[in-house]
Amino acid sequence: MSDKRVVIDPITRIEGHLRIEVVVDDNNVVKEAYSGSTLWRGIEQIVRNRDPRDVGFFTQRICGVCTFSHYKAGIVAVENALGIKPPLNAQLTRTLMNTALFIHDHIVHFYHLHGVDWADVVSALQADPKKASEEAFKYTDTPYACGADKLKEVQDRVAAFAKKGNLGPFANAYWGHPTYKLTPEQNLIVLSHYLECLRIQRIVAQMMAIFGSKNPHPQSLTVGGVTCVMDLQSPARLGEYLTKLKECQEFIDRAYYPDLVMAGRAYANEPSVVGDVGVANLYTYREFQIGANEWLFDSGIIKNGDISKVYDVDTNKITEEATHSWYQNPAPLHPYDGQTEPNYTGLIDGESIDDKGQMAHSKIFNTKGKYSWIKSPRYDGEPLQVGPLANIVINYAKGNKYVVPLVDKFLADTGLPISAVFSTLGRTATRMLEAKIVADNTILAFNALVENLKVDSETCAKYVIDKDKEYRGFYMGHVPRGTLSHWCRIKNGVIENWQAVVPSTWNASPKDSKGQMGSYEACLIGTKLADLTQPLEIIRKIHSYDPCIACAVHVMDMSGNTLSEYKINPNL
Ligand code: NFE
Ligand code: MG
Repeated sequence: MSDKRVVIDPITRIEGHLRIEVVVDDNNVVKEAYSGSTLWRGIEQIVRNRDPRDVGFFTQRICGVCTFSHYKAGIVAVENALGIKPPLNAQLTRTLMNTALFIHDHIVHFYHLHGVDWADVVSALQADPKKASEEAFKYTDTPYACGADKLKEVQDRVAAFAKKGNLGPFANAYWGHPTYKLTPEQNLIVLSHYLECLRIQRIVAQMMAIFGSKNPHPQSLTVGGVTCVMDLQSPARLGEYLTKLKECQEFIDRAYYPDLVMAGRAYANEPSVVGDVGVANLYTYREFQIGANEWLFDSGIIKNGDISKVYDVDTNKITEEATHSWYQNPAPLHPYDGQTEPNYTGLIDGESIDDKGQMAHSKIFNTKGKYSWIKSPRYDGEPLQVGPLANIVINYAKGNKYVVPLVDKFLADTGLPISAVFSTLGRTATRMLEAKIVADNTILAFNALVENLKVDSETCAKYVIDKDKEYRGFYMGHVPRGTLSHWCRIKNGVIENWQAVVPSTWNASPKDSKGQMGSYEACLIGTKLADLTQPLEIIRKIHSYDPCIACAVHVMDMSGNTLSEYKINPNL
């Protein structure tokens, strides 16, 4: 028999357009993997020649998910270039907004995007609600939305969909796949939390809007500080923030944490969950300012999974190259000198598995040439993995007091060793742990802000932009999917060059000139597929990174053509 090619395009339940191609051997084991983005954006071009004070409003449009991340990055890179230090009140307010972003991102990822890779919704219809209610107490003393009556109601709601022959949001998945490991009762628990999380999503979006004025795309950051002065002075607004934070904390403690303990125990022997690390070089950067000189998470780099040594980050060692990316210059360039000139060469004719499991003609990646709009960021010439896994492991290795006790508790609750973190389960569990650490410790930033407001009313620093001077600066920090950096050069008072090096760009990158894989590709090698027409193992692994391809490629048509027209009728 010959090699077979499996193409998944698009990967759904992510942001943006991602295509994965793998080549499997006679035993259906993946021996080659290719990760490519099929959509190009162009924000780095759009901000050229613009006023630096406007850039944050453009960069936040890189993504509809982590809008605040790119907003803050766009603002902070300019502040860094101009030598501006925003007042403490502004810094801490940004932390409060960042908390809302992180919680929103992480709970939505597990329940609405990735959860269906772990929980089989159709199986939940067979559950005994009373038994499921008892099961929930194995993982927490105070289960969330898991009374027998509540679970029966959840089951009836989804059964009503199924009766119509259409599972609504749960249609078209690989239900019944042999690698699902939860019992019908456990599946019903997760399903109940899926529905509850729709409500919590709304609350946390409102939480962002308290200081951000709206969500997504908040608008209260400005170069130098923040503009939400009235909200900061209002005890009612501050109180509202705390009330919503508490609701999120309850959901994390009583649903998200116990569900990951349950999943950790149930999936402890499933190869597609525990058997991979992807790229074992990890990278994270300081984030969440909680006091005048204190941050929740610290920076660092770990090489080859060796947690006994954490290296400092040297920002000069970062490059992006385009050997296999649809851009003109393939050379590795530091982001200050980065280039983003498109050079699309398309797909080629080939064969891949069709939905009946037969090889059939199709378009495939030109894997010897260019096959993605995503560039390949490298550090000292090597790929790095970024994300909650990297952030939690590096901070654990550094003995971070906000991280170590919770990681140890989770390992004790699941019975897993620390090495289990280097896996799909690890990526998913550390995202939950990160959400909990952020939610539980934001009160430190909140209290520091309230104290500081008593003695200091500054919310924005004054500055001037000298048109005769050249400036350059950057933002680097941790956002929900990993380490983000934005790099800017200012000349004649406008942006001369702008580059964003984004978490999903690191993880989803195509091979580099040395053939080194990014983490998406690396984690797929050696994966055995139970059924080539239902590649759930691949989707589960890729989803564990929470891909955001809109971010990774950061719509416009360069020739100015109309791409599409939208009409909105407010009377409908
Ligand atoms: Ni579009 Fe993003 C995050 C950034 S991408 S979501 O988190 O930056 O990896
Ligand atoms: Mg970029």
